[in-house]
Amino acid sequence: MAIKALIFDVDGTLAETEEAHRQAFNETFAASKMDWAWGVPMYGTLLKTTGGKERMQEYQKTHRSHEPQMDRDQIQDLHAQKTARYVEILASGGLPLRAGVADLISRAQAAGLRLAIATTTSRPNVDALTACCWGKTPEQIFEVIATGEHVKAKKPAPDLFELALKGLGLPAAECLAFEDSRNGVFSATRAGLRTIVTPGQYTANDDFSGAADVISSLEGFQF
Ligand code: XBP
Ligand code: MG
Repeated sequence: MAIKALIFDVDGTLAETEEAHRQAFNETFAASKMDWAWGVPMYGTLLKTTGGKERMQEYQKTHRSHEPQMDRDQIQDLHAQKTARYVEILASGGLPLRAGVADLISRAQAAGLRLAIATTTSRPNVDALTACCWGKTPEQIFEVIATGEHVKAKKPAPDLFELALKGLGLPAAECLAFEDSRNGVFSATRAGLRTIVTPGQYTANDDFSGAADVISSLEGFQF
């Protein structure tokens, strides 16, 4: 079947954003006088848990179980502070799109393909990314924007890609998904989507079984 829409993951796929997320988490912990600080190796492990709130919950449970555990509201509040910091970090500029992404989006638009996002991250972070990298709102580029707040089950569950397909009103067979992580491949393929993977700085060693293709970048990608 001819491809009518492209559905993109955000973090690690459109841009290498996770170092900015990690910086936002660490700045938030420091500002809250917590002795939490996530180095690259620890963050790489924690990234197996999708969702920043879920990630902090997992960390306190597995690495800080001896401490008083924060409740949902405290986690929610800390995450809101982290999101505000992440938005500031991106607004300070300098984060590039991954190789080939801008050109692929332009070629897809010129070819009349429809564009969507299916991301675990929070909506303000998508606004910050499209502002930073395109100088536009997400709606000026993507017709459908499915973010973590809109689903109960985050990746690797299929919910986010299913929500994007629902918004497009297209069958999975007429769409193509782009991801960077094992959790993302599970999510997209469980939604019935052929999935193209461009491994990122934190996912290079992931098992991408089930992906239609694994390529180093989207430069010159032919849909
Ligand atoms: C990646 C994630 C997100 C980000 C942090 O999302 O799992 O949790 O790491 O963003 P994706 P939040 O690869 O699906 O774009 O703190 O807003 O969750
Ligand atoms: Mg990702």
